[in-house]
Amino acid sequence: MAKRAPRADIDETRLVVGERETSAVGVPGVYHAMKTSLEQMGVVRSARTLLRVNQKDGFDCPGCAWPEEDRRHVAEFCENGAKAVAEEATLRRIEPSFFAAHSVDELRGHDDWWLGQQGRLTTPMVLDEGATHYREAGWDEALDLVAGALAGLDDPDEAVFYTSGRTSNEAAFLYQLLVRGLGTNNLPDCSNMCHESSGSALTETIGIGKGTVSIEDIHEADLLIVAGQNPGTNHPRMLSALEKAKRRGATIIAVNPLPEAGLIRFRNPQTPHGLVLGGTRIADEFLQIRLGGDQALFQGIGKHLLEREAEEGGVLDRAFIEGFTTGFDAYAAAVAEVGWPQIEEATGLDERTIRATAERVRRSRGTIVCWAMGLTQHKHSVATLRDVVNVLLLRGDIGRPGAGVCPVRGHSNVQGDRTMGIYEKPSETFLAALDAEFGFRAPRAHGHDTVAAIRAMRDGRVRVFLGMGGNFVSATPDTAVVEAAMSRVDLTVHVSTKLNRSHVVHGRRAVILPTLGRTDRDRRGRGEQRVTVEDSMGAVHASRGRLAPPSGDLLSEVAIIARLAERVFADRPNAPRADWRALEDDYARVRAHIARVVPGFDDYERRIEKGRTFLLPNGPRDARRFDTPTGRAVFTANALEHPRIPEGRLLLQTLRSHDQYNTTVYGHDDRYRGIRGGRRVVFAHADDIRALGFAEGDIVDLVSEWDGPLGREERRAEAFRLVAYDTPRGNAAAYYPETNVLVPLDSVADTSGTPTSKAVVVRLEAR
Ligand SMILES: Nc1nc2c(c(=O)[nH]1)N[C@H]1C(S)=C(S)[C@@H](COP(=O)(O)OP(=O)(O)OC[C@H]3O[C@@H](n4cnc5c(=O)[nH]c(N)nc54)[C@H](O)[C@@H]3O)O[C@H]1N2
Ligand SMILES: Nc1nc2c(c(=O)[nH]1)N[C@H]1C(S)=C(S)[C@@H](COP(=O)(O)OP(=O)(O)OC[C@H]3O[C@@H](n4cnc5c(=O)[nH]c(N)nc54)[C@H](O)[C@@H]3O)O[C@H]1N2
Ligand SMILES: [Mo]
Repeated sequence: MAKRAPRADIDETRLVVGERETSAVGVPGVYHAMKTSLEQMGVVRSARTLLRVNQKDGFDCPGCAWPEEDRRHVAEFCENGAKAVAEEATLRRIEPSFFAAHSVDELRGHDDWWLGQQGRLTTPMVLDEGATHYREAGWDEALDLVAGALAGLDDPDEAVFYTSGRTSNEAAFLYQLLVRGLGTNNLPDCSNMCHESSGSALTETIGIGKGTVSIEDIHEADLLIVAGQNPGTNHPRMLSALEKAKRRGATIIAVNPLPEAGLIRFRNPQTPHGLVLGGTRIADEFLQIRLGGDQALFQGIGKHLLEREAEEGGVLDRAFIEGFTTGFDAYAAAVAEVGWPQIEEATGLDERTIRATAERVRRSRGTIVCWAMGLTQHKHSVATLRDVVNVLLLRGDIGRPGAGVCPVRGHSNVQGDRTMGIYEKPSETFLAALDAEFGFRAPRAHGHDTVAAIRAMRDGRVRVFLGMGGNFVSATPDTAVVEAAMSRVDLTVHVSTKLNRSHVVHGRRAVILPTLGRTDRDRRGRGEQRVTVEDSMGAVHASRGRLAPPSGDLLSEVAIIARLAERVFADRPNAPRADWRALEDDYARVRAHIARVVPGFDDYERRIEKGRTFLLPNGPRDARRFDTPTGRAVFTANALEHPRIPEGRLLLQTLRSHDQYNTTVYGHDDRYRGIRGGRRVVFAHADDIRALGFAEGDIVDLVSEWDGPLGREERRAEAFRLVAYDTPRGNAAAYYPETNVLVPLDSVADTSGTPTSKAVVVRLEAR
């Protein structure tokens, strides 16, 4: 039997701080996965579901975007993948009676964990203006209401269309078509808060906003640098790949302010070795870097390589540099200028250590740099990633086996959504192809990204907000500002699987449209449908859910979009010409459109048959072809930046516990970091805790200090327990989304506009 939904919120007084763990996964991982699954799904459904994760005839795990290996294990799932599945395949249901029993005011008082634990949404719900409760609505009524609001806009730019990264290729493609058909490019997505910095830096330097490696490259690499990423929690299947690389002789360097469990040692539950022995030691070297010090580290590595080249020669790949790149001289001159004291200050590492790391790069036959949010969510993230690329270019480590850039994506189809055109700044090539296919003219003016969308809402310039998945209110920075912004909108609409805060912090009117998830069977007119997704390495494959959907009344995302489009485009001039009814009934027809609009999808249908996977074209990887203005990869000269921490303050990074998926909180533990029973903790160095006049275990408020254009601004997050932790002096860490209230809306990365969630200046205040 599945367990009942909780009645109360997290009780932080029950929080216990214990020892942190030094290895990831292994037997406890499997145990924890099974426990969550059984609580949510019961025995039979658990077994049936978990056996189909990432199998060739099964569904794509809604957890992370790490690729599947081609010969899949019987159970190609990990503890946190199993939690993601259980969260969606839960047997708990939210019926209309739930909304009758709980007012929106009351729901707003609950935490994200409680809201998410109530179960799957089953019925379209409407919140009328001035009403205290959501009421049940039929699909026609709910969709008419949304279509009516969209039709009533004076200007299509008064609507904003957010996307989270679980949306399938098919749904994403139709969604952007609907939005552009309406006449706007206001398509902010979770990427804006995630890997936008990677996209910006890579497009500029190598001509494609994606990684350049395949899973085989990971296995074959000689040196892997994993920077700003916690794979043991967020991409556990990556550890199997690192283990494999390691057994073939690869060296692994972890760069992180925290000694994350998975980076240190990994016990693979899928090999006897992992169960019986102590597992594989993952990192050969752990560089405990200061928050925001990575640009300095990579400049230091580049500087060392250039110095050795000057002294001894034979260090750089001269043929590659001359044949395939530009900008080398300016880069070399820039890093020659940077002094070691500045590099040491920024990184907290000494010159000798950095030179030793650089020697490993020099000796490596092929180097891959993997990264995630620790590198993308800083003010100088784009510059940091440009400097990562610089180091790889020096050694010709792009576009050959076992080498390249590997931004490790978050949401399972966030990369595919971008490929499908979910982007506020679409290229002219994409728009022209869309115009030709659908006989209309898509708007050219750029739209709002996430932060710009919040500003527009805050300033009363948005009348309709539609979220295709996700939890905009909890995921975005500056919670108080966002909550006020949402409430200024006339109509807020969410296409969702589960209840979350964005449903209860709403506009004047609100609509919830419940939808199918990855694990659910999707039967439409032409029979059972599959969808497709693209993983972090540009591989596309099909996904098909098999479970009975949570209610007979759910529509897929594709069907919801198609029905909305049919309504809003009924008698509209210059609307895209598409047979929406037919598309809803047979997703192969959507794929046929995609194949004609998006490069690399020719013969789409055949290439996903029988569980097959195909790789999208990737210029740098396939042929050292760089789609930049000069046709060459670009070395860049970047001024060295790093965060300064004012006296008596800490620099706070906001990160994920082991028991959450972004704003979806699975449970109360962060096992690897030794936290049980609660989430309101702040990790800091024992000496900092003492120096700031506190003791371990004290409950403090976190007050962020931000010097904005109008002077000093302060934001407060209340009641966090101080935990002494192994982190560099001056650095602290606490969980997101609770800390989003501290991140100023205007504090964003240069060029990419990503909120600086890994660098918030805070002071601690006694309560
Ligand atoms: N189970 C689970 N899986 C997930 C998610 C989840 O919430 N739960 N989220 C998904 C999503 S959308 C994403 S984007 C990814 C996120 O995956 P991660 O990026 O691994 O997630 P974070 O928890 O933000 O961890 C950031 C890591 O970077 C380190 N770090 C922070 N600042 C710096 C820095 O300045 N320099 C360096 N070198 N390191 C730094 C932190 O100590 C931490 O280890 O995971 C995806 N997978
Ligand atoms: N402070 C701070 N803020 C951050 C980050 C950070 O590290 N620190 N990380 C940022 C990152 S990397 C990201 S990606 C964003 C995440 O931002 P989002 O993607 O907006 O947030 P999620 O929590 O992943 O969204 C969860 C909701 O998605 C819905 N959902 C789940 N599956 C489906 C589905 O199949 N279809 C539909 N329609 N809905 C579904 C459910 O209703 C669930 O409540 O947050 C960002 N915010
Ligand atoms: Mo993400």
